[in-house]
Amino acid sequence: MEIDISKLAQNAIDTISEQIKNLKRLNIIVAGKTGVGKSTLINSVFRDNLAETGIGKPVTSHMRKLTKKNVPLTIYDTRGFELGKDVQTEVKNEILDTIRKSLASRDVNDPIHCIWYCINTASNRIEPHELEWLRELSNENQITQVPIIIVLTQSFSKKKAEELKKMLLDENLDIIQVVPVLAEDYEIDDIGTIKSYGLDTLIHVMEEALPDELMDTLQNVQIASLKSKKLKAQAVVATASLAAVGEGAAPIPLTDCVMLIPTQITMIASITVIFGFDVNKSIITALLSSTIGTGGATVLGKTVVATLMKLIPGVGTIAGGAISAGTAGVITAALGEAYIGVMELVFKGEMSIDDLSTEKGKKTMASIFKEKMKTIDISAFKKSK
Ligand SMILES: Nc1nc2c(ncn2[C@@H]2O[C@H](COP(=O)(O)OP(=O)(O)O)[C@@H](O)[C@H]2O)c(=O)[nH]1
Ligand SMILES: [Mg+2]
Repeated sequence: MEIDISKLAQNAIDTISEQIKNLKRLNIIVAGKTGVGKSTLINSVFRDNLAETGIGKPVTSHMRKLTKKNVPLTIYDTRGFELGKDVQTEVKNEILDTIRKSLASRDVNDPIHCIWYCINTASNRIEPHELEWLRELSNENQITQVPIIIVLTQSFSKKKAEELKKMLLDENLDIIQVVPVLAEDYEIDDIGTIKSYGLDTLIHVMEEALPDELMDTLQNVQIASLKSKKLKAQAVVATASLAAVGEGAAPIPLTDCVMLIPTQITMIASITVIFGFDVNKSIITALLSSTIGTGGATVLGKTVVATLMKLIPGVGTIAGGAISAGTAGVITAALGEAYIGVMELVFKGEMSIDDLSTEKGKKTMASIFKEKMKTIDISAFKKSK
């Protein structure tokens, strides 16, 4: 049985769209004085330069909504915090009001999930009224219980940031964490550059704070932690490989290999959503043809599987014209790992997303795939009886 790769790729693209459509929107309020580094932070943590799309849409006197097409994220950016006590009280009431309204909404995409309150580590020490404001906000948030994270921005002095963090934690505010960050590298004349740091920690704190149903969205929109994306993607591959083992447990005749394919398509789609890249059909076609298609236009036909099996040490030939559980597991895991491998290269800027459908991209995918086929331990997928 032979399957058209172009049709499979279309199937994958449709699955990706479906999964993206099903992502719940993540909604975050970002507050703090003008100039502390809110916009810089937002653009460093999330994809697509959300904070550079203009001024956003006003939702209250001091809050604007930042959104971008195809990004399941809303940032409520607050302004005017530095204008004095009266405005600060207004800002606080607007934040609490927005939260209450969002929680009362029937739309599952409306609720505010988190507040980031930004304090500039580099500026002078935190003023008593700012602490008082935070205390009032967290007190009034007792009912709504939206997690508050204090982000210490522009923390190029790690020592100063740690002191400030300790001081804030000692205040016993109802907040979940204080996270020092340097969103962008910081250059000091004649001394050198301080590398950005802390954004991955902010992502980890978010992973702890947000409900499970928002984990896929968080990975899709964040660009601050490759490690988080990879861990999530590897979990997807592990699940898919085990599912393939289950499906191959019979063992299944080669003519029925088509049974395995939905598992692998779903896996590819999930990894794409986690990385948040705009992947098109030609990229998926390149991936499938250079790996499980072994260069041809069809996939998992008899000869293809025979070729693939030669790559797995100790498997060699097809026993009785059937694909074993272990083989199905290894092929699935290798395909998933190869795809994660190229997504990682794109994330690091070592390859562009368009490179993936070129000869160079295909070669890279094929070589990672072959390597994984050789090194993944097939015994991990042996049926346990
Ligand atoms: N090097 C560096 N500059 C920063 C950082 N965060 C903020 N800035 C600078 O501080 C200024 C104010 O930042 P901005 O993000 O516009 O603050 P906002 O008013 O809170 O949105 C800008 O000139 C930024 O370039 C950072 O992490 N590293
Ligand atoms: Mg700004």
